[in-house]
Amino acid sequence: MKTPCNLEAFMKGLKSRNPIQTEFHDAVQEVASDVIPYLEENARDWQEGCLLERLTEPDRVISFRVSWKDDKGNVRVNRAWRVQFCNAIGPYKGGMRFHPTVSESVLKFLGFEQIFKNSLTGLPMGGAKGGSNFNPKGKSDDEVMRFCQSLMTELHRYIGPDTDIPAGDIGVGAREIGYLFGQYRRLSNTFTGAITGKGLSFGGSVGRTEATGYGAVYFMREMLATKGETLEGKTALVSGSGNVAIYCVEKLIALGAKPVTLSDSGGFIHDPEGFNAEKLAFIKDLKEVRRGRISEYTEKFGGEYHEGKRPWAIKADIAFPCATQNEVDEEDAKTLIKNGLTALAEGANMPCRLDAQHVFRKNILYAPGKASNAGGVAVSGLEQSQNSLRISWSLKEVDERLQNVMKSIHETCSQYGKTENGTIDYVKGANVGGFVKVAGALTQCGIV
Ligand code: NDP
Ligand code: 2IT
Repeated sequence: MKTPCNLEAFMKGLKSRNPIQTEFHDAVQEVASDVIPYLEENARDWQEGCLLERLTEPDRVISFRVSWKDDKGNVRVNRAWRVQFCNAIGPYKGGMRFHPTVSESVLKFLGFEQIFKNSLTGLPMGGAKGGSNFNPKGKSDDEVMRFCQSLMTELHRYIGPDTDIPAGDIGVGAREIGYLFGQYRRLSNTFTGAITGKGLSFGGSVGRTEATGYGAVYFMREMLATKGETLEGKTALVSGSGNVAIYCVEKLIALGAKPVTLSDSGGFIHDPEGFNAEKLAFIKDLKEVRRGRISEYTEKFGGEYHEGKRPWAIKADIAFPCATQNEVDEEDAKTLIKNGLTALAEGANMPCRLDAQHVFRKNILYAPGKASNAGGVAVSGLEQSQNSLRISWSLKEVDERLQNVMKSIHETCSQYGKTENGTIDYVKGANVGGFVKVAGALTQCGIV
C-alpha cells in the first residue's frame, strides 16, 4: 500500500473514516495538498511507509466525563478530551481549550496542526491538543477551580513531563493553568514540568505569556524584510483580545507599528489613532483582571465599537487574526487586499478559511499559524528545559531564543516554500518543512 498520489482519493478516504469532522478535514486538506506533491517529486520511497495515513490517525483520543458542582450546589457535567496525535519527535505537547464550541473535530484539527508547528520550532516536541466544552465565561473562580480539579483527576494518569505536557489555549490562561497544575502536583505527588504556562513562582518561564503574540510580530518582521520593508509606521489590524492579541499589540507598538483594532465575540473596536502603552494597560486590566467586554474601551478612549462585526473592512497594511478558527473568509480576504493589505500573519490557529488562504497565497505575504504562532509552544519548550535543569533563564535570554526560533522557522519556510517566480509560499514551506522531520523520525523508528 502507498500513500495515494491523488489528493482527492486521499481526502475521500479520510472523510469517510472521520465523518462530520469538518475542521479536521480542512486542516488535513491544507497539509496533504502540499505534502502529496512533495512525496511524489522528492521522496517516493517514503510513500511506501503510508506516512500521511499514519500521521492523520491520532495515536489515541482520550474522552472523558468531568462532573463538578456549581456555586448553587447543582451538579454539572461536561465532556473533555486529550488528543495525543503523534510523539515521533518528542513527548506529546499542546494546549488545552475550554470553550462551548470544543468538539473532537476541533481538537483533532488543532492536534494535527500542532505536529507540524512543534516540528518547525526545532525543539523535541510531539503534537497533541485537549480541552472541554466547559465555558469559563461568567463562572466564579471557585467554579473554575472545581472544574479544573475534576478534569485533572481523570487527565493526570495520561500526562507527565516525558509523556504529554498540556498548556493553555482559548479559555485556559494563568488562572486555569494554576488550578490544573495544583491538582496534578497533588495527585502525582511530584513537582515536575508536566504543564507549561505556569506562574513564575511555581516553575513558569518569563516570557511565556508574551511569546505567541511577540512571536507572530517577529515572524511578520522577517516576512517584511524579504521585501526590504519594516514594521515602522504600518497600520495593523488585530482581532481577538485575549492572550495572543494583547501581546501582539504590545510588540507592534514597541516596534513602531500602529495597531488600530481588537475584538471579542461581541464585536470589534477601531481606534484610528492607534493603541499606545496607556491604552494597552487599560485593555490588559479589562481583559486579564476584570474579564470585561472590549466595547468598554470606547467609553474611555473614544474610537468606534462595531457590534457583531469583525475588523476586516478597515483599511490597513498588515493584519494579525488572533481570535479563533474560520474568522476570515474569501470575501474578507478580497476586501483586505482591495484596501491595500500586503502581509498577514496568523496569531490564531487556522483563522483563515481555505478559500481565504487561496486568495492570500496568490497575492500577499501570508504566514499560516503553524509557522507564525509557534512562538508560544516554543517558549513552552524552553519552560520544559528550564524545569528539567531546575534553573530560570532571564527575559533577555528567553526573548533571544524566541527571536532565533521565529527566524529559523522563517528560513525553513523559505527553503521548502520557494516558488518558481522566486516568491515564498509560506503555507507550502511550513507544511513540507514541518513534515520532513516527522517523516524522517517515523521512517527510522519502524512501523509503529
Ligand atoms: P484567549 O482565550 O486568551 O482569547 C481568545 C480571544 O478570541 C478572545 O478575545 C475571545 O473573545 C475571542 N474568541 C474566541 N472564540 C471566539 C469565537 N468563536 N468567536 C469570536 N471570538 C472568539 O485565547 P488565546 O489568545 O490564547 O488564543 C487565541 C488563538 O490563538 C486561538 O486560535 C489559539 O488556538 C491560538 N494560539 C494560542 C496560543 C497561546 O499560547 N495562547 C499559542 C498558539 C496559538 P471572547 O472573550 O468574547 O470569547
Ligand atoms: O496552539 C498552540 O500552539 C498553543 N496553544 C500553545 C501550546 C503549548 O504547549 O504551549
